[in-house]
Amino acid sequence: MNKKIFSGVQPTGNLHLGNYLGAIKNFVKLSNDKENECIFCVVDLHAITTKQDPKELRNNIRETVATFIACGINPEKSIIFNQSSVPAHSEAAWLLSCSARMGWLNRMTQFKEKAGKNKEKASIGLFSYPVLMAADILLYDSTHVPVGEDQKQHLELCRDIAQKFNNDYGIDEFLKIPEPLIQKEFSRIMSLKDGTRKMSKSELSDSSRINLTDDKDSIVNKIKKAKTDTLPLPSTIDQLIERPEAKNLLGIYSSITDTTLDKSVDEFKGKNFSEFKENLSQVLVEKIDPITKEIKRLIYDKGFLDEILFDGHKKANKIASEKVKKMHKLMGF
Ligand code: AQP
Repeated sequence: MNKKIFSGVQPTGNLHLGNYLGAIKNFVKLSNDKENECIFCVVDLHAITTKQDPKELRNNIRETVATFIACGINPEKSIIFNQSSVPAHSEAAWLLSCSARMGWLNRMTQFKEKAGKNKEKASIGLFSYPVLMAADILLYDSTHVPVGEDQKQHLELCRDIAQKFNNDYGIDEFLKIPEPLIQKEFSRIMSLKDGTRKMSKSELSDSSRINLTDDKDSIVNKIKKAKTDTLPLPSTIDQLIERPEAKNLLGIYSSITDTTLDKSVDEFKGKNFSEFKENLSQVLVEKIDPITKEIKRLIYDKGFLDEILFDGHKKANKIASEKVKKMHKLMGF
């Protein structure tokens, strides 16, 4: 069976190594398989669940497209578009929100984390974000959704919403139930400053993450300053328990070099962190620097990036507006 792949990235700036290793690297692999039809969405409607500067948002949308291309997604083979250019996303989100249940959304840990103690002051959009995400996925009859581990719960919710909508309107498989594609290893890259927290764009400290626009010197400096512990590197994976920073850095090394954690542990067993960090910086620079240079080159070619978005918009709009029309018919409109 051909896979229909859908995934999205928020244009909130500072795309980082976690986005690359947890999601975009996998997008590239999937998009290179001729059997797959891939749609990659710049989810700008999701971005505004937290306050955005309109001018910066516009630039960040283009930068996200540039990042997709610089990482290796071919816009001639995959659809790349921005969510707000296809009105069906907002409309389907409303239609699905009438099948989604408050109790389900109340269980979403990302909302709890992002809203923190200010739950009452959080936007309704931040709360209902997973319903919009379900609309994104379901409009395209997506069969597989590659995401980082942090999005697993939202994807389970998407499946529940699809099932409930199908039951509500008495049609099996009208909305296709998608499967998550989550990498078994290194699906959650952690902060360089705290191995128990996710590497994140919104983290205030820039040194907590490697941005995909960081130059060589910044990468080397950030790795040099990355938090570690006082022990030498372990000789078995089991010894990584309760050493979150060592585990994260070895995980990053393994993911970048396409090897297993086992092999990386074996390569550096007993060594000190400074020697390991030199190796880690080197492989990171080798991988990330060409991407950085390409993003910086592409970002000046606004016409090229806008053309890709417009072309993607036409293709996505056709598929999504037809699906919404079918939803209308089913719902009695
Ligand atoms: N640290 C991470 N490790 C692995 N995967 C990650 N992803 C994000 N952070 C990590 C994956 O990247 C894809 C795009 O994410 P997003 O931009 O849509 O939003 P996010 O998950 O909310 O990313 P951030 O960096 O954590 O942003 P903020 O700080 O704004 O909340 C997703 O597939 C995600 O799983």
